[in-house]
Amino acid sequence: MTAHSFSSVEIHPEVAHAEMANAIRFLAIDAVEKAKSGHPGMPMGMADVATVLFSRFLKFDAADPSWPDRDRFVLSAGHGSMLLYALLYLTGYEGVTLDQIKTFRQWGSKTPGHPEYGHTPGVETTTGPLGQGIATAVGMALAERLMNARFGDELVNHFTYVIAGDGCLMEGISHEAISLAGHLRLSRLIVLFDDNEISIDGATSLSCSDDQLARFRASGWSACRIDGHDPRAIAAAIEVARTSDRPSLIACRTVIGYGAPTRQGTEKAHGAPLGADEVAKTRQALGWEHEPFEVPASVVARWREIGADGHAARRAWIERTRRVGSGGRSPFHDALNKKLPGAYADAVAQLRARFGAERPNIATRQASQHVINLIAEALPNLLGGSADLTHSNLTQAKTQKPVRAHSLEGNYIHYGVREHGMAAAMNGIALHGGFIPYGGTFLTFADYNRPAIRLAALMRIRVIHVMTHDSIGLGEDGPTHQPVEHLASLRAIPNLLVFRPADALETVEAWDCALRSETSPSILCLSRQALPSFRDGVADTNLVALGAYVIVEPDGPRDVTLIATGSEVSIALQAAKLLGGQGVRAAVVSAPCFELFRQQSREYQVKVLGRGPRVGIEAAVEGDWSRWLGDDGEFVGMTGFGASAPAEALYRAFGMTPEAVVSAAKRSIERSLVSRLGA
Ligand SMILES: Cc1ncc(C[n+]2csc(CCOP(=O)(O)OP(=O)(O)O)c2C)c(N)n1
Repeated sequence: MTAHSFSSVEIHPEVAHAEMANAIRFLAIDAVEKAKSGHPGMPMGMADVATVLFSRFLKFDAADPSWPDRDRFVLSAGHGSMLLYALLYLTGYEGVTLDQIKTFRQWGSKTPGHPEYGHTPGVETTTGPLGQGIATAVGMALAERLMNARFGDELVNHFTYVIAGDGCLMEGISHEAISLAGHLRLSRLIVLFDDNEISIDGATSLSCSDDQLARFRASGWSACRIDGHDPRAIAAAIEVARTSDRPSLIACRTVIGYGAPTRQGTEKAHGAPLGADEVAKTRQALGWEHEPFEVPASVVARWREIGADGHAARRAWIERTRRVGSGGRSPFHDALNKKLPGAYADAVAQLRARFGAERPNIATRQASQHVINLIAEALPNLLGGSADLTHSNLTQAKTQKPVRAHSLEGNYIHYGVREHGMAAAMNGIALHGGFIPYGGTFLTFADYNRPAIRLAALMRIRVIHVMTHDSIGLGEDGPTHQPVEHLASLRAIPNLLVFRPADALETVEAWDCALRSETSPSILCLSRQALPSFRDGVADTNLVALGAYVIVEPDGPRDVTLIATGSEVSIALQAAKLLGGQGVRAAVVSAPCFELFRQQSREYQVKVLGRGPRVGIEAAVEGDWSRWLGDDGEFVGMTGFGASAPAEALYRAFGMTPEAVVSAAKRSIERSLVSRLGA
């Protein structure tokens, strides 16, 4: 494709489209040049599309990046971050100054290598891992339609726009995302595909020959291809997409590195500075005779006008929200409010009292079902779902109705067998606001949605994963379905709360912690098999919130402390009894959430763990356990994969028994004695 010249095409009478787009291009070029790293090619290629989108269609007010009824813009091709930063600077987002553009990718700047939610105003979601953005946007577009079904056009009526590249569409997650969006007919979702036929290795034809338009159409989308450097074609396509009754793909045929004479159209424009010589030639080719980082005042002024264009729409929206509820309070405001209502606390208290009194012998997934049934009524903005394991995960409340393309008032999403798409969509739902998303699958399939879980942790958003069948205790399905390394690997993700409750009461408390954690995602690891209740009565405090706590304290000083999670707590309790019979004083600790335990004071930690020998018990690989067990500690767990057999047989075969714990306790006590004598 040859370079276009369209300086004659004027979208706005005062400033030509080309100048507006070139401002983006050269800010990207200059920032990458100064940082000596980054991706100039994508912003240069998509500058025309972005200019048309932001100047003509995107509903936003740079003065209020979190206005709930703004259109969402997701840069799925996160490596092209300078496209977004240039737009945020030009349109006047507070804090995204020219200095920030000049310190692109540097320590402490608002302009990190890839866009980070919560770090830079105007960044709707963190992107960079390809495919996540488009899948997250599906969640945003879904949340928008669900909110619209509840509160009407007056309050909720916006689009979700995405810029995605070849890389995003090659990623497997894109299939789950587009399939779900097409199925649910998310007509307010518009994807602008940077169809430049180049990725890092070279031409996309090296690795991909998909007919993307046919692929999207097969999934229920509208799809078209346009010249991505022709502002009129871009505008016309967006215009049409906005009226479609289904999600839309606009394949924008562009030239990567547009305007760079020797690099454009090649992978050389993708991910490295152009170099001084090429930059000079690009300035010449595009007629941009300004110094680095210099944008003519008239161009900045026009962009700033665009940044303020949405102001009136926002004011009008605020007026409308005032009318819907007395004193500004209404179900709409409640939905957006992240705090939990009083009715929720009452529901939790009620269930804690019931489980405390009844002491049920049920699987923690069943206890979770009870929690969901009760809180679904108290939390109208709870949005459930499962990746086709509803009846195993027990995630659907009696009152929850499925969300369908034409019945969006539902509150339970059948995500289909799309774990990764589900996790990313839940991120988008949480980011959009208005709902608290939770979704289920088996713990062993956490690997399928891990990249989206990691991003939720990085973004500090409240998303709840219900992961059942949490150990070899699931039995006959065998090692493919038995998680052994998952607890350890999920615990390695910073800011992710991994809960493994041990009985019904702990399950309520774990749910409560997850719902109250506004800045962390949570994983609830739940058993398939029944577990005995072990707590007497109900104290007022949520003990799971402490991360770990003592459930048995022996009379007299401890000889050993047994620390267990989930289904293994009952093994620890039996072992303590056996040890007691042999004159060994064993304390038992339940440790449902190590992340929360880490946050407790050193004093509390020592009180719980004791100073003497310790044994850890968990039907999983050891992972980070040693940090809690000390030098003399012993770990009773799994050292390899499980097997197919009934649960009891597996626990015996893999040495997960009270007797094995007793032996481990004795070894630990002996070792501790030896080291003390040696010291
Ligand atoms: C999951 C994931 N895999 C790999 C990468 C590294 N990566 C960044 S950009 C890119 C190529 C993307 O090609 P395309 O979307 O066509 O972008 P363009 O070259 O057009 O800018 C790759 C492989 C990544 N960011 N995320």
